[in-house]
Amino acid sequence: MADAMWLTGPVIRAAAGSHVFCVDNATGETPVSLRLRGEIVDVFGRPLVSDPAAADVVLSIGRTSFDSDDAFRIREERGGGDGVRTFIEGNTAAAALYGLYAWVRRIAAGQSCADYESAPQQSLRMIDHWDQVDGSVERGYAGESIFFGDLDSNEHIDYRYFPARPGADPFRGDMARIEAYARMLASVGVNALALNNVNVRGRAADLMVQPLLGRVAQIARVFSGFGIKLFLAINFAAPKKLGGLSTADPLDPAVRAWWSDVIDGIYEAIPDFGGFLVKADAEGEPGPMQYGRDHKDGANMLAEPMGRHGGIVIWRAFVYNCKQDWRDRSTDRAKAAFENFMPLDGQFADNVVLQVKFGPMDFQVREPLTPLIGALEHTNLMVEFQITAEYLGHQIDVNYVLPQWLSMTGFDTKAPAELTGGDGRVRAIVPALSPNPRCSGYAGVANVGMDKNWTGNKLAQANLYGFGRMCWDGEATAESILDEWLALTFPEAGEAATKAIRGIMLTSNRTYENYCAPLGVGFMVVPGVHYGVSVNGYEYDRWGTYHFADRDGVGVDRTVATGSGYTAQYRPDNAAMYEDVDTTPDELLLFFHHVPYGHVLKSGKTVIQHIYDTHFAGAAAVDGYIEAWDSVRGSIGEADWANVAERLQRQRENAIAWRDQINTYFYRMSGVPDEHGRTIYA
Ligand code: GCW
Repeated sequence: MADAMWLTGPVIRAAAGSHVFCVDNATGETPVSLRLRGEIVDVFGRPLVSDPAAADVVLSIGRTSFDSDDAFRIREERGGGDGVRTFIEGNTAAAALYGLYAWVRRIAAGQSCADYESAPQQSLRMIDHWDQVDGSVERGYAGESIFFGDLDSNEHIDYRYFPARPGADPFRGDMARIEAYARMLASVGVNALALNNVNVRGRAADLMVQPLLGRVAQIARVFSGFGIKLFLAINFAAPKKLGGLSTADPLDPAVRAWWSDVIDGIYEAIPDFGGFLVKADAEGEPGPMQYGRDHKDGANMLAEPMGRHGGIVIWRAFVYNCKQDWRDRSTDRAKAAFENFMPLDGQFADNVVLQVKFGPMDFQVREPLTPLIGALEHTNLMVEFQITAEYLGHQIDVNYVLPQWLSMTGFDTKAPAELTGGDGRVRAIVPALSPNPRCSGYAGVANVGMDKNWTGNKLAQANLYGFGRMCWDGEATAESILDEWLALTFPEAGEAATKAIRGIMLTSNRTYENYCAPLGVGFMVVPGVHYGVSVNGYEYDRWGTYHFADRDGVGVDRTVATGSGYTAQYRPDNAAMYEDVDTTPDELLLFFHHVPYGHVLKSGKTVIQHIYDTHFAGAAAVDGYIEAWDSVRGSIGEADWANVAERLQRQRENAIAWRDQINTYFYRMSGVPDEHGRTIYA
């Protein structure tokens, strides 16, 4: 059995001794025949009590004044003597469940439960799985899919070359693991999940019809018990591939009728189905543009029948020219999402959501916020994050990514106050600027697999935990979220060890950035794999990801004055900030500007000296982590300790490779020696 994540034995013990009673005020049943009931039994390891007088925790459903279906209140009432009774109240069973988890979390963290209420900041709190039906996971670093495949070995598979097994049942069928996963997700408020990869290959296109749909429905029922709606990623060409039609043109009546039938069939099998997630006209996936139509035509065509059942269509904005010629300096990939979708603002149906990656490129260790967020005024919006660490160290290198995500959700888009009500930060405008706020929120690409600890590196669990918490409580800090996770995950670690782990994790995102591509320029990774250094791996390739280093300088000129003009896509204040080299933040300098190596940063260092210093510092920090981790030994479970210890050794090799290749490359380019005379392999 896999290790539970943060809902571990000690956490359950923290709430032990409590007797839980549940009442649904709508039906008056006691205890309610609640689909979540099985879960409540799980948390405490025993059934609900049937006598309210015997309960010290009472879940009460459906008698609050909250507008939100998800909000809950926890309050304590003192009886005679020492007795304290806790009431957890919400409008729905899911809300009561969220409250129950919050109660456990607060007990574990030593926080008061006397009077606490909470509502989620984001409506859709979604996990996207990039799982393939063959059991592999695109960009997965924690073993095979928990949903599909049943292959004997647990080795990483290259998804592009791994053959589908024709005819075999693609489902793994490990329902216990799926239930454990659903419980963990619900405990941090996740309420939506896409089962399969947005690159819909082979039999994955068949998931939406019988017979595979029946198996999908079994999984949907498990998630539904935890308040999580299931979504499927679909292939836009399915009417041809599956339906035998001659076209997938979204305006063709036969195509529309076909989708409508398919969607009716899904709702017959899964009455609370969430909807579709669509990657169309992107990186070779089929889409409406092949038929001279646009994204709005494609999305709205699906949204109509979906809307009849209360479902939604999530349409991805990750659309760009992936066959660029590196010689062509007029095309800038960073501009693509805005160029493709801004003209369609206001034209999508009420139940269509545009899912936009937070950065304009692709989940790099440092990117500005995409200008599309804050520009759209009439389109439902979801921001996409990548929990799986594609460009962030593959869950080999420690990388607690909340500091980066929160800097994105806290970024002020400068969208005008008359539209936003005065708060232009991403976390506020996602619901505020979405015409139908129920169809807005955050999505995170999953980082779990069949590995015993779910995430490959135990510490990578914190990113999944943190994603859920960030969706719910937008003002929580990277520190507070980490402290919660540490208290739930290593409750017996003791002060010194907790401090050591905390120190590693809180600095890990910056450390990783320090030894990777400098100052926001991005990529420089091994092509395809995206782990490890390859300075010019993408420099002469078709993906639009260039650094333009020469003997004089480095960086991408995205200014209006002399570059690609990308900066103009931002609202005026931000456009002006990024247009001017002097007001561009240091860490994004090379994203926006091409500067000489001698350019002086706000820190007072030259660019070249900054490159050397950060790369020496990044690699040295990993040595410090290894030492700190040694001091943790014996304070946490040995398996967890060994898991991270082994990965830190690999991280060390990775960091050294980055340090030396980057330093050598830029030394050879610039001819400028390190001020401190450290070893650079000239
Ligand atoms: O950056 C790319 C990843 C692909 C991914 C794509 C996307 C699912 O390398 O693996 O495909 O982004 O987000 O669609």
